Amino acid sequence: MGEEINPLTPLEDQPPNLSSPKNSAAGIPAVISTMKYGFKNMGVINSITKLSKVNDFHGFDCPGCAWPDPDSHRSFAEFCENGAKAVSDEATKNRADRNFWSKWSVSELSEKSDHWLNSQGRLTEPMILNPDSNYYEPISWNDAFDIIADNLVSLDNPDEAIFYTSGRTSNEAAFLWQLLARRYGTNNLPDCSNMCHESSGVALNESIGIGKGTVTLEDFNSAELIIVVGQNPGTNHPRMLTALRDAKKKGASIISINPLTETGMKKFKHPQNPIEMLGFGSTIADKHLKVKINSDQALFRAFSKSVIESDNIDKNFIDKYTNGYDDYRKVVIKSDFNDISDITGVSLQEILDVGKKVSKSKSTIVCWAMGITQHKNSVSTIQEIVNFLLLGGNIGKKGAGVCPVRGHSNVQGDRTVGINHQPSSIFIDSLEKSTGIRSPEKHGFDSVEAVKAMENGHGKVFLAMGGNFLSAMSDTNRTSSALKNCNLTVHISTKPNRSHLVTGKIGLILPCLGRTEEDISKIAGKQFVSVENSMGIVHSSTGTFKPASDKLISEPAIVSGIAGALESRLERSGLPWKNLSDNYNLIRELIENTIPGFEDYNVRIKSKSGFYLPNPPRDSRTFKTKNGLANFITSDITYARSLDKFMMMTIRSHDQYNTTIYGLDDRYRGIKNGRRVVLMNNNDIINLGLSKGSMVDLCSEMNSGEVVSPKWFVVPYEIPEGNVATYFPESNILIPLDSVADRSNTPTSKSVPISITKSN
Ligand SMILES: Nc1nc2c(c(=O)[nH]1)N[C@H]1C(S)=C(S)[C@@H](COP(=O)(O)OP(=O)(O)OC[C@H]3O[C@@H](n4cnc5c(=O)[nH]c(N)nc54)[C@H](O)[C@@H]3O)O[C@H]1N2
Ligand SMILES: Nc1nc2c(c(=O)[nH]1)N[C@H]1C(S)=C(S)[C@@H](COP(=O)(O)OP(=O)(O)OC[C@H]3O[C@@H](n4cnc5c(=O)[nH]c(N)nc54)[C@H](O)[C@@H]3O)O[C@H]1N2
Ligand SMILES: [Mo]
Repeated sequence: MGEEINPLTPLEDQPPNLSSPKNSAAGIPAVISTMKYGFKNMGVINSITKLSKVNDFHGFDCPGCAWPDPDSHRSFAEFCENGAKAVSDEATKNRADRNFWSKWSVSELSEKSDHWLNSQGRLTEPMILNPDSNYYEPISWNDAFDIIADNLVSLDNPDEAIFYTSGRTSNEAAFLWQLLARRYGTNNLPDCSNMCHESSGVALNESIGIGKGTVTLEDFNSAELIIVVGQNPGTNHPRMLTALRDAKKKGASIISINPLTETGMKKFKHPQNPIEMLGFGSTIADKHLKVKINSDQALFRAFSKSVIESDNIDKNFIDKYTNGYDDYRKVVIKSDFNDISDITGVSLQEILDVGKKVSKSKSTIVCWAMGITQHKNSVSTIQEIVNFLLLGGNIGKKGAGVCPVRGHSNVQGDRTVGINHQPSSIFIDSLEKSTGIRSPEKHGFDSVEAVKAMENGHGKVFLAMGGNFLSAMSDTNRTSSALKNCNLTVHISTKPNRSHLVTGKIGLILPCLGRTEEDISKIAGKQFVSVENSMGIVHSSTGTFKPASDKLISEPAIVSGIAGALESRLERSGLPWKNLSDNYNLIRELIENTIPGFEDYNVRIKSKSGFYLPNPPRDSRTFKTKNGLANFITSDITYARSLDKFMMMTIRSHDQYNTTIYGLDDRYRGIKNGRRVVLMNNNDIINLGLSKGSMVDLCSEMNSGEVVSPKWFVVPYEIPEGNVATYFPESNILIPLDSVADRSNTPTSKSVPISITKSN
């Protein structure tokens, strides 16, 4: 291609504007921000009519996050700033059409910010980047499908193809996608959950026999205690604040555990409650424990010690349903509160006080997200959380349980319907029975393994159902060279992103309908899809907006287009792919015949609030583990610490959705008009001879040597000494590819040892 492509977000030359972090979340500023963003993207009238459709029973599922709606009602009141931004982002009037792609070369685009790229608007037709060209050009759908099929059939081995999935994809599209991969002959199905809640899945499967949460929204109303750890719901799951506020009104206590005092955990003003909006708002957390990064396993061990020492264990539950208690108890009793105070940075007195409180609760829910799952010891930490809950019999009991709060709105559903690089033999057999397609047994690549395979030439075709793999993955330099090493990279997308710029020899962008848009089939008429939220409820989602372009087709139609082209080359009779994408009822029938829990799928999906998938621990205290019991799994206490380095966590600002940057503000944290910031404790700033706004370089030790990421602005912030925070994806270049969680292989995005020096 000749010209250089920048795989990184360009530098910023102005320091951000700083003010104090806010004391309450949502309220009037949230409404103003929502409207500003909506009006800018969609116009005034459009914003009001379109936003009223979010999570309406007859409308589409909110693409914002996976938090559930109340069973009894879904209404405008369940709408939030996060969802509104996600909807207006998709419903934007702007178009990244063929004129856009002919105006800008790929190298020029790579010098633009992520925010700029996204704000160019919706993709409108398939585009191709040919070898040695620096400009994308239009291509017909059929030609695009042919290129993909030709590339796939030319591979020596099906395992040279990689089928990535991001979690916005519907059950129907995801099921077809994994079917295509397996029909072609590979389990290479990495997905965004490898970077997200994989640690939760691995830990919970071993501990309680299901890789999902065990609570319903109703449980929040009868909980005595809710612990929110490693999560920032004010920004990332705003509707959860309503559940927390209501739980509090019914008498629950809430404890927040986080290195940062996140605004959403302080106070909340419900955007649909005029009195709250004008008043002081509702207090959310009764107690905040400001832990050091990655000390949660130690903290939960202290909680367990308090429960055991105060003899507040549920002996009947432990005897009847669990295994491993005696060994766990021995280890816990030996642990020392003083050591744990040192590790966590929480005072001995606070640990003892909170320990007393958690011991007394008869029904406890623990909620967590990325602050827990993205560390080396994440699986052990989550198992320690489960150990703590098992002591009080808090699984399969009203008002109690584990609540890993999922990210992408259908990331849980995608897994349920078969996006899994490690399919079980039960699934493989069942899939063969229902579809005639026999999946290979050999496990496929997860996200980290996929990068390594592309790097060493074992992965040659990379296809992505959504997402932005380049920017979402750790080690941007290595991920970038890996993608460039491919023969072909294909992105099924709605908006431009950096992954479109760092391509294999050939790059294809296949634009699809978004979830908000009408999906009309000549055969079945108006189609709907279905999704599963964080609490295992499957419900329908019907797009209502006019599509951004008449050349867009749905995700299932794209999969069936690729599959059709492939079948004709494989000269084997395969599935009636076109019939499936013409009528999603047929896909749902296949899902029903393959995966337990989807009985009468096409009937039950018509129910307004959808249906619950079976959840044995929750439904009947049945644990489908190897020994049929819930397991206390005892691990040594570990924590990421490095004496001469800072421990960096990479977090989300308020104005981003993963790698999609809506704007440059992080309103609750008081940071405006800038993202290239490093949040530091004031004492650390002074010790390094720096001050507010100083420009620093961040340096990380990688396998290949040091990587320096230049020119970050210092922001003094209330964060434990030795800990710092930056935003992802800008800081992903500093996370070594090999730095992963034990057993789940999730990049350790929340504990990255770095050094900080003043920029020249
Ligand atoms: N608006 C918006 N909504 C989103 C997303 C988005 O980007 N924008 N992303 C979606 C997705 S895919 C996901 S997975 C979720 C992510 O939701 P979150 O997990 O809430 O997102 P993060 O910003 O990564 O926040 C992690 C939180 O953990 C804390 N933390 C970091 N390290 C530690 C630690 O070692 N211990 C403890 N106790 N806390 C720690 C951080 O201070 C921060 O508050 O949100 C989903 N919803
Ligand atoms: N350092 C660091 N890295 C992280 C994280 C972190 O906390 N720190 N978090 C990780 C987590 S939790 C996750 S989930 C991953 C996210 O990784 P991904 O899911 O790969 O990334 P997203 O940014 O959510 O993907 C955004 C793109 O998806 C496309 N898109 C949007 N809607 C649709 C749709 O309906 N259909 C299709 N086909 N495409 C669509 C758009 O083109 C958009 O540009 O990132 C991970 N990376
Ligand atoms: Mo996520």
